[in-house]
Amino acid sequence: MSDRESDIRASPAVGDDGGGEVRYLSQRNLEVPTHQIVSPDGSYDEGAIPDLADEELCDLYRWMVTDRVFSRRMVNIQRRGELGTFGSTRGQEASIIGSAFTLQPQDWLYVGRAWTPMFMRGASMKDMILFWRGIEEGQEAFARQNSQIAISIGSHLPLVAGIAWGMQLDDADAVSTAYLGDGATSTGAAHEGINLAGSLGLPALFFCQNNQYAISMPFEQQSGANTIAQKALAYGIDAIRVDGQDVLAVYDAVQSARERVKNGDPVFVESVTYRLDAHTTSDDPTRYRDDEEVQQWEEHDPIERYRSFLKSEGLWSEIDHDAIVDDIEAEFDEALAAANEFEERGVAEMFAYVYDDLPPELARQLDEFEELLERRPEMYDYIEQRPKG
Ligand SMILES: Cc1ncc(C[n+]2csc(CCOP(=O)(O)OP(=O)(O)O)c2C)c(N)n1
Repeated sequence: MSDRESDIRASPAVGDDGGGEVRYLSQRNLEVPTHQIVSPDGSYDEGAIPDLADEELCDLYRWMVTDRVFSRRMVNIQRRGELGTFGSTRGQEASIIGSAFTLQPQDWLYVGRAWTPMFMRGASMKDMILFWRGIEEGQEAFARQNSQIAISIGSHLPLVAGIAWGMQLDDADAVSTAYLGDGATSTGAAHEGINLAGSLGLPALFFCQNNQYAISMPFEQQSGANTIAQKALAYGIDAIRVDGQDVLAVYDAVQSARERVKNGDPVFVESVTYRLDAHTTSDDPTRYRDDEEVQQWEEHDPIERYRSFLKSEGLWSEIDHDAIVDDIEAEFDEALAAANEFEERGVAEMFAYVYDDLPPELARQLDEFEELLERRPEMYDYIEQRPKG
């Protein structure tokens, strides 16, 4: 009998000895710990360090820097008009890399605001540039790595649960993973996906990056819950809340979660982090948050914190930071040149890839769209130039 089954279930027929008093289940009484290994001042308990080889510890650093440089370069090319829009991950590197480092190639990965995990699984920066340019070949490259990007917020959670169900039926040695943001937890689809995973005991891992905002909406206004982690309990799912600025803590938490998930106990991880840049290049965050708040989080820079750990462990001398950055810049230059070889695609391509045979309603919309362009060709530029994101 699993732990789940052996737990005493709440039952309307069984009272408690509360002396007739109405007793509330309340988040006020709920203690939600936050897992942390390296504290903001750089101190840590030697015994809590995850079991990783020195080379792997250095790899974590290299991937975090990759993530940061990639975001910077993508924002830059967007400003030069070479990209429609882009969502930077600056500030979330520990959260993204620590979690993705635990995943295996056979695991399914459906991400939101986490691009480097695709590179860690073998996709290229060229593929990511193509994706952000709306060129289908990028997406196809991700699919070959058992991964996809969810732009429609929350919509991927039922799919992740469905994939996990398939894995369970196949008795696969793999997990199905969703990365989601705090905002995604307020969508109906997220509820359906997590609920399905909890009720069927599916090998699904939900990794929620609480970066404090859903575009301009701060978490405190979005939800009455003190934490996101606590929401998992309502689905019968265990949760971990982790300091998302501490790469080793994130690795440790997700590694532990993955082990459980493989055995059919879904886990929800809330990684507490912060998006330092704008939501996307189309957003102006000065309209909804203070510089002071951003500065406070700048002081919790995940790369700095990890660097201090590497120094304490005597591993910093193994790392040539400037050489790593030069390599990533060169990789990006090459990727951009390769992506530029692809021709711009027509807007009508948005109808092309979801269905082999267009359903009647979409066929009607495509006709209407083509007819509009014939009648008013200037509309093409209008559609192309619309701010995106
Ligand atoms: C179904 C859907 N509704 C609205 C949007 C527009 N939208 C894009 S990102 C976003 C907020 C997402 O916030 P969160 O889930 O916290 O992720 P973050 O962008 O902060 O990583 C919204 C509402 C969308 N992409 N999909």
